[in-house]
Amino acid sequence: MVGKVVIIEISGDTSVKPSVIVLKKDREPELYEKARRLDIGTALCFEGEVSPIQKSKRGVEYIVKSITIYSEPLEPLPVDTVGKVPTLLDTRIKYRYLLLRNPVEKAIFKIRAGIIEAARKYFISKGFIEVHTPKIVAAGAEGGATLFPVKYFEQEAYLSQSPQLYKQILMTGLPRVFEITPYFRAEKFNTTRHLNESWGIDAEQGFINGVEDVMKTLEELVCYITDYLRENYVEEQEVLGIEIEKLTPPFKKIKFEEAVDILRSEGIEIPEGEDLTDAAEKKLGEIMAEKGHKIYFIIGFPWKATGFYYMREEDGYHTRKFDLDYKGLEIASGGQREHRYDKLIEAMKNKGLNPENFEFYLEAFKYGMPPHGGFGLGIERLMMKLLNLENIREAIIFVRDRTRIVP
Ligand code: AMO
Repeated sequence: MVGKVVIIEISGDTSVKPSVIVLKKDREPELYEKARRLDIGTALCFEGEVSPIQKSKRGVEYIVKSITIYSEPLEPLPVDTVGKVPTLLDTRIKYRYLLLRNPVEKAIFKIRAGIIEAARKYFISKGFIEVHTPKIVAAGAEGGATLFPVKYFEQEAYLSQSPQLYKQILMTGLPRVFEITPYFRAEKFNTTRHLNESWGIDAEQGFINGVEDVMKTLEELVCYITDYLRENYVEEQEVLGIEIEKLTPPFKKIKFEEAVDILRSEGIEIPEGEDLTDAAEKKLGEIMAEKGHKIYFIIGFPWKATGFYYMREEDGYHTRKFDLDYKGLEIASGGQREHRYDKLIEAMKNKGLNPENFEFYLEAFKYGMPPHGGFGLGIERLMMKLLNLENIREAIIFVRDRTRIVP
């Protein structure tokens, strides 16, 4: 309240910025009295017109004809939705549903929806079909240690870590699919870049000529998403004080071994045949950025550091697995798969897996499986880098991590 004027910011759903209603005692005395008594957090609707005078820097000002109150808060709000008082991350997560009334929080999640919207548009334009694969599964694709067990009647089942096995099976009938899907991973550690329930944009394509075809799809997808956001999410970027950068294909490709050499020359230890640690990835990001590459593929991962389903090169050491790293963070991984039945059985045995547990998957490889490949792009990881978020928990409305299963 300022003198004989009441100013109320109303969070709506059309714009991330609030509507600002200005009520003057001498201009609209009744509404002024009504508005004066409103508590922060009241659910209301107003009718009015855009004011010819626009003084607020925060949103569009309105002159109001009527206000209808739907629900008043029973208690003062536990967080400052206006954003004048900074809120700790813990509290932000707990009361995200309330903080979505704040322009910053709203902008983050509108952009999240924009990423998914853009991905769908891209895939549909390229003839990919959207599919849904089961989230209760009998076998995992990404290693037993990160499977969440589920009691499924008389059987043991798991929450799906990845649509990997199913999207591959589908190559026999739908050689271009995509899925926007949760990944459930029982990773015990608590980091700023891992969730136990995260979301991915997964794709698989058949009749490929090589892994390059898959990288091209991923590259195009990421560029399409960033272009789409740059064009259609201008206000959201403004509220967040960022400008999503334009990415242009082709992205730089660096061999896994080159990355290892660069890192070793910086004194970072990388044991033979092991994947890069988060710290090593980060360092590589800094080195690559100095060379002008913020986004780049790491290609040719060693067999020892990959899942069983990636195609091995003739030398037996390298595979056709790649990662896509953006500003020092892995945002996606993928590759060409092993589509030859015998080689796939051999690969499973080599990784210590029992082919009998994967019979439903292996069977599909008996009936004319085309060469294929695909990838999984982490939505929250991509958001972290596009929006400069420090913690992955800022990129998902309801967080599932080591300690959180509510709200
Ligand atoms: P990967 O395990 O690398 O590959 O996962 C793909 C991408 O998903 C994101 N991601 C995560 N984000 C947050 N928290 C997690 N715990 C988490 N785990 C994964 C990352 C990662 O790059 N089946 C393969 C993909 C494929 O080959 O098609 C897979 O799941 O951004």
